[in-house]
Amino acid sequence: MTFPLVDRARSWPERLAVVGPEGVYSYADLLDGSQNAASRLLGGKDDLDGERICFLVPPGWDYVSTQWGIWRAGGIAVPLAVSHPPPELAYVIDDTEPELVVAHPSLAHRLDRVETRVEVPVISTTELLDGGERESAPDRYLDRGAMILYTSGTTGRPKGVVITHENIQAQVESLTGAWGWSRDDHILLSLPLHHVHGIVNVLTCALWSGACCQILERFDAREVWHRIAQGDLTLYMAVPTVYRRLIRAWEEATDSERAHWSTSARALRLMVSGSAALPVPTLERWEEITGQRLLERYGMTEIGMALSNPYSGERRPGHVGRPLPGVEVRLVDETGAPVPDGASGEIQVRGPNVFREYWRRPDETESAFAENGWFRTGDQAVVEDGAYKILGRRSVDILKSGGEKVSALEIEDMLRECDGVVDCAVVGIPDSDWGERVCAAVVTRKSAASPTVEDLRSFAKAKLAPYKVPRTLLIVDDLPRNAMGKVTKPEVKKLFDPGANV
Ligand code: MLC
Ligand code: AMP
Repeated sequence: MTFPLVDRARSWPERLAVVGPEGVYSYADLLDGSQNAASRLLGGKDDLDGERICFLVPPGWDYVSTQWGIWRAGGIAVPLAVSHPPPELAYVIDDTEPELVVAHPSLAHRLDRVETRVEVPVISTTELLDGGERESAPDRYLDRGAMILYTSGTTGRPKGVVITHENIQAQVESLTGAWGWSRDDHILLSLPLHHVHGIVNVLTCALWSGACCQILERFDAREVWHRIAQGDLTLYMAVPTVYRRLIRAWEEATDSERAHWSTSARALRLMVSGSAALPVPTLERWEEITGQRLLERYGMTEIGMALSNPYSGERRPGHVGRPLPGVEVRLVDETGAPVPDGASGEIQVRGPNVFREYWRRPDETESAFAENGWFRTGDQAVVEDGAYKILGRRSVDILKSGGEKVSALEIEDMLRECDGVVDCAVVGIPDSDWGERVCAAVVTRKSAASPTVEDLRSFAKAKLAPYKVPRTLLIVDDLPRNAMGKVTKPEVKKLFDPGANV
């Protein structure tokens, strides 16, 4: 069996594939660069046969050719988040036990401070993309693991979600069909490349379609407006926090910039929002300034995208539409029985888009599925006049901040490791910029050496990804508890004044 993504690229070699910080590259360049990377990774073997390759590479050309190279060599690509501190990088490297870590020269120094259980060889992207003897690549792709992406859950540390090539293909075929992708599209990618949103919905849909993907190394609101104003783009996708930032940048711009930006944004054929609830005021303001009615959709790392407002037809604010092609969705009650029409229930999803397993966590994989392959999302929804409306999550311990999933329990465990911390509780407080703001109430030992708010923040920053660091930290005398002595999170939430940012 051949590799569909590569076969398709071969049919339009001269088309523009990537416009990145490093330059401009065609599909022929991508085939060549990824073949070099694959040969170097194989180093004489026939097939990496599911070996993991971690890579710490900023969004851009080097990222794309490294990712394709790993795939073409038969490996599982594990993107490391460029924003993560050393302990988070070490966690992923230890958990996936890769053969090799590929590092971009600008980030390689970060690995010096990463303490892993076993030493793993590191090579630079410069060396990787230089190539080696041309090797022939393996011929089985679809049923294999393609990538492992890390996501937080309600227990313990983040889990690795194993996504196969078949999953990616199903997700991409569904989205490219539903949203009318063609080779004439040109999309701007300003999302991180360790999540499905950036990797599948933007990058892989573009490259599958023979379209052009313009990549920013990091999000910057004025830069995104500048790219929109250049007039080449047909598509843009982002999380609600990003649209808020773009609205703010527009409001702070000069009159002539505003006029030019608004006219240019009107020319795009589609703008999509997802990964967190899109507040209706954000949708309305965006429409006022750009004429674009955002298409909101719902997804998850484990399933890709499941529900979407229509490309053509009414996009209803506060709703996420209907199941995407090829995706089955149902709502069930506490007992697992499908709910009657109009009642709320947990969203369960089934189809070729659904992930295979949590990496080396068979028990958690098993409990994530109900009977007959239905994946339990943990999200509650209701169907109103044919469109799904997300009501929230079943667990108070899962938060979403700026489109990033966060486990309150993981942060609590980490804070408890700080000297002088007696107890703590982490909650999500509604926030107009972040969706939810991560907030922590901490009880400290009563002594002169007990940690201050700043000490706690520094401690958290050294250990946790930026979006897990509580934006508001309160030192309290005690945590609210119920009669059984259990901390009551609704009461903890009341400790935080919605405007406070200590
Ligand atoms: C950064 N910070 C955050 C944060 N991101 N705080 C809370 N939540 C976040 N998500 C903090 C930094 O630590 C810093 O803190 C301050 O904000 C400014 O940092 P920054 O580097 O300037 O932020 P910025 O780069 O602008 O990042 C904001 C962002 C980014 C919204 C652009 O978070 C982002 O790209 N989010 C998208 C995530 C995503 O792709 N999710 C998809 C998951 S897949 P301080 O204290 O130093 O000021 C999925 C499935 C699906 O959900 O359905 O798609
Ligand atoms: P992740 O695990 O990072 O992939 O995040 C998936 C979660 O993001 C889902 O389980 C939802 O809780 C949330 N999510 C994604 N899209 C939406 C949306 N449009 N509205 C509300 N929540 C969303």
